[in-house]
Amino acid sequence: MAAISKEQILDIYHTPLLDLIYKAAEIHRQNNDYSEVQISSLLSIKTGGCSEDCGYCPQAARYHTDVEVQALMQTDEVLAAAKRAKNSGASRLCMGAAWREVRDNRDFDRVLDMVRGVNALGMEVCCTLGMLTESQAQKLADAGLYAYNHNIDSSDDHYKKIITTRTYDDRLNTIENVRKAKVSVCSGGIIGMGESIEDRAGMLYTLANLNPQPESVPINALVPVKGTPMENMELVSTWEMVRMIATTRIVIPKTVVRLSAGRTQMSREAQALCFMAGANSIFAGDKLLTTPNPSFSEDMEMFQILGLKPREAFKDFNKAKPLQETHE
Ligand code: SAM
Ligand code: DTB
Ligand code: SF4
Repeated sequence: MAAISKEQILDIYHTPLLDLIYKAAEIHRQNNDYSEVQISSLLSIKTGGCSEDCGYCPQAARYHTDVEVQALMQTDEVLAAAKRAKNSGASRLCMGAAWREVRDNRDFDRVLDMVRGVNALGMEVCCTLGMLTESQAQKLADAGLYAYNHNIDSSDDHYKKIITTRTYDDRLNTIENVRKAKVSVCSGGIIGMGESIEDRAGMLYTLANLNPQPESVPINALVPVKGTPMENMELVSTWEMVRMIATTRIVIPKTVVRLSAGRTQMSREAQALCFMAGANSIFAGDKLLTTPNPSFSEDMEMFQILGLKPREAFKDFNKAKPLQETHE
């Protein structure tokens, strides 16, 4: 798809809702197998105590939340959790660490072991560990990392209002390092942080104009957590979530759009609309990183009702090359 402007994205976002869903569903069906949903399981391998000031995050050390700090897990514990997730139907495991950035130390060596171990189980391995240098990204790739999650979270403008300890360019730089290591890029953001519609379009503008576009785009609804600066934010409405998912699907047609945080706040009917509008991935398992999520069995029941099936691991393996070239 040719470069798209912020104005074009705003126009799409503001399309009358049913037209927007219809258009997104059409694009989804032309580009993807709409009956398949990727199931990714999240595991917090190092929890809390983070030095950053991300205003939404319960794991930032400076906010007083109920999150208990936990040092980096042992590799065998991680592999046991990975096996449980795989047996429940997950094809991808995403390991998250509350780090500002990766450091070249023994903890990183342990993460590399975890990546090798999970990969050997036949699961797609994803990590989200904060900022990475090019050589760290390469080491992760060599260990068998399939994807790296690094969200841009909002527009460049709004980012400055929610995080001051790093910049938008820092984020983009890590994404570039991940790309250079030929690891699949997972990058999206959060809605419901007091941003304007223009900010939402601005975030999608940045993602859609990455060249190549990200292979995976998580759309999170803010989970307001007590003790964070965003504890009193109003919950995102179904309609906003559906609009955001549909717009993402239209501007990044072949990506995996993940209906991420916030599903406990949504009815099944609302989630069904999101799948119709192009969502084709979820995080499953009763915990996200630190907050609750629907259980595997509840999600399987929903899949049954909607006629959806879990996607197998490594389906895109032969497409490890860039998803699509946009403007040269
Ligand atoms: N520390 C690493 C980083 O920031 O990249 C990885 C872990 S961090 C928790 C991963 C992502 O979780 C964030 O970029 C943000 O998009 C999402 N997240 C964190 N807290 C959230 C919340 N309360 N509601 C929704 N999404 C949240
Ligand atoms: C993403 O976009 N959402 C996930 C994952 N990537 C790492 C994290 C959601 C975290 C929600 C708050 C929590 O559970 O701590
Ligand atoms: Fe730390 Fe990541 Fe939370 Fe920011 S989002 S405070 S970097 S764990």
